[in-house]
Amino acid sequence: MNNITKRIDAAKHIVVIAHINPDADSLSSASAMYTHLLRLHKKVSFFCVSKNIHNKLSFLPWFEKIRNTFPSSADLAISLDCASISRIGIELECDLINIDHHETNTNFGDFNIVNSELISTTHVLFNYFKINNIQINKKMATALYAGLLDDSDGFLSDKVDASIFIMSSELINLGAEYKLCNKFIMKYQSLAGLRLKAIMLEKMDLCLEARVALFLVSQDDMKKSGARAEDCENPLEEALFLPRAEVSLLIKQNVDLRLKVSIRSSGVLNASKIAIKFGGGGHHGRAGFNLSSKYTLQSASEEILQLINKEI
Ligand SMILES: [Mn+2]
Repeated sequence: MNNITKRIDAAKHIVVIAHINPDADSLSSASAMYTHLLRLHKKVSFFCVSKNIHNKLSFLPWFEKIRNTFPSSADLAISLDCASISRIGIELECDLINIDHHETNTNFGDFNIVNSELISTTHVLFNYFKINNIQINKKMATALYAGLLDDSDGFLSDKVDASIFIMSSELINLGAEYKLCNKFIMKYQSLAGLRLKAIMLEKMDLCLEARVALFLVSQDDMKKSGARAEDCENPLEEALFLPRAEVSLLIKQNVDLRLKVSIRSSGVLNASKIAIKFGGGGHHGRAGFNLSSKYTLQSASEEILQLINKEI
């Protein structure tokens, strides 16, 4: 036994922790660890400080066990995919094992298993299970596969190499429900989201020689579809795959009629350069900002398109 397996062995009540606003990797690795600890006959709780966790993650084993209050009797916590201690969302009083793959992780745990060369925390955990001869069952395999699928962007990320496919193949042989993972993580749609997508695509304009896809979304469109703000993102990102498109631009009216602008770029435009001009921020590929109510959808699109035109 090593220090970490010894500490787990000695614990009475262990809490696995997913980070604030959890993604698939964080919840999946916490789920796989939860299964492992149950099989050790440990008392175990599943904690995440955020309420309203996205429904697309509801297929993960033990999702129904997630609680947002931290159990006071816990004597050991295990954080998964938390880049910094603040991602846990509360102050801890017990010992902590920090399992993660972020480059910026500062080894904030009493014990740390951090490998920033791996694509997902589920990959870090997969290695931990193998090194310690821990049998991976079907539930664990499904969860480990889910984190890998999401953090590798559906196996499309630049960081994907043969080792990812070797791990996937092992997990599928161990019973990972890969079709279920694909359905929920890659293809999840709400009815309202689909209705909004229809409205957005119907009204989409191609500007500047079809290099810019433009979406203007009014409050009326949001109400008609019943969609949530984040439902605008799918069509926005899909438009970037149009043959000539390099920029995808969304101008959306909020409930208070102020405008929210999102820019995606796959080409020469540095999206953050435009956002900074309006007090926003972001990266080369994605950026955003808010506009005051003096702008209309029309006047905002004219002004922003002019600025983009100068850059591309
Ligand atoms: Mn991750």
